[in-house]
Amino acid sequence: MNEIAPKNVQALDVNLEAYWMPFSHNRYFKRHHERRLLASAKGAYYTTVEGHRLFDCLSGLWCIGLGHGHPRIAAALKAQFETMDYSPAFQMGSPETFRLAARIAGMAPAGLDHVFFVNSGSEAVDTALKIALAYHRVRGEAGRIRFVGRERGYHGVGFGGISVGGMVANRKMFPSAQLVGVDHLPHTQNLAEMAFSRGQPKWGAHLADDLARIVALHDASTIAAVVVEPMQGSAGVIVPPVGYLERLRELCTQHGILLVFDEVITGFGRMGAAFAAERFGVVPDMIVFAKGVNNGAVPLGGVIVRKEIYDAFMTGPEHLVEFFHGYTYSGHPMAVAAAHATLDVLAEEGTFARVRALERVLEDAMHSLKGEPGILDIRNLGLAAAVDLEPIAGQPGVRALKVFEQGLREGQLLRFTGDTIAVGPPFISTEQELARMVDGIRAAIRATR
Ligand code: PXG
Ligand code: PLP
Repeated sequence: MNEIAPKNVQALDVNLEAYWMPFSHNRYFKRHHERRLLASAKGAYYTTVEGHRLFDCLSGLWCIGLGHGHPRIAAALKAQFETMDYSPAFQMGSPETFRLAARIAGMAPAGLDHVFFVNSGSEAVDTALKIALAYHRVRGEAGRIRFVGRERGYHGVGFGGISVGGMVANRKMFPSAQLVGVDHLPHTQNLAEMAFSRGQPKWGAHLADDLARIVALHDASTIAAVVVEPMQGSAGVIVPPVGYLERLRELCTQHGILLVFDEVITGFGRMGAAFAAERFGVVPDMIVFAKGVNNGAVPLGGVIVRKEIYDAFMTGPEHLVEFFHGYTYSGHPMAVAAAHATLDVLAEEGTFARVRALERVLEDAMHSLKGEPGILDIRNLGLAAAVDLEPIAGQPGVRALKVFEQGLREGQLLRFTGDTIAVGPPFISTEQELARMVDGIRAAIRATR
């Protein structure tokens, strides 16, 4: 399905050896790269070097909600490059970067109104951690040096991000290089209580009370911030239980602890709203974003902070730098231009409403997989969903890899991690495309049981 006869097949005249691929099985890939080298992309589809079309079930890596090669973004990038390709990030600025900060602040919940730009989710997370530490320090609470993350959380791969993150594979090589003083809340997935929940599980709000235990153990005066993904994306679409984020917010407010939402995946439409904070009605003190802000066109990330946080830094002589942090490419004009075009399209095309409508279609389709062989759980929220497969005995990860490879043969680029298959299709997907995608997953699961 979705497969076209190979045409214009490019002879693969490239040595694959030199490239050390990120988060990949390098040796396996270099031997089994059929249908895995992508030559072009348009809308919701890639074309492989062999000429096969693949439906982009994860919107790239959760970043191209508006589809590939959007003409508005293409035009904005061309115009920006011809006008000004780069401007120095420090002590200088382009009006468009200031305008973008104001626009993003305008989309964020009331009270979050200043934006710091970076180039990736990982940099954004590390920036938020630095802001939290420095904020408490400038206010005279330098003792607040601890962080609280969550099991299975993914906050990128910087040393700060892996410290508050909760993925053992990302952490275990680097024990000596992690931040000191990090505790982790329990993750919220409990199959006995919540398997096959549609949307937010009803069970599990009490798991947030673990924060009270951590506060009692260390004292609130030592804790700078709690960092969580409102919905855990990389771990396989783990949806917050009803009341869970509300409880975290309450406890943080009570104890003067900053609450940071890492919205790298959930921001800019994936949840059918500008931010998960809006969808859940829980307002954090900082929002970390990246990916969807400019449809993945040029690396861009950032941190949105409350006015009180920004204001706390704005002391001392006016001619001095207030916060010693930033990147060569912070607020890069090309990334900013792509973001303006993306935000224009999101607004003009009513994309968030479309996502909310497609959410119901995706939910019904994904949950129709219940009863297929060896499925342990199905979860969904917004335009994101995941299926946990029962692992092949003694071979963790192999079942999902087989489903992924069968998907490629059927014309689908799925995402697998462990024995979980995750999807986050483009916002421009049609109902028929979502139905076909889920039929493809069903066929792949049956073919590989
Ligand atoms: N925070 C969150 C919540 C993320 O999902 C990052 C930080 C790091 O962003 P950068 O831009 O540094 O990669 C992420 C990234 C997947 C997948 O398949 C998820 C991510 C990246 C690649 C694959 O779920 N999330
Ligand atoms: N390493 C060196 C030698 C540099 O000069 C710089 C920036 O000037 C960096 C690293 C940091 O690079 P970036 O600002 O792109 O993060």
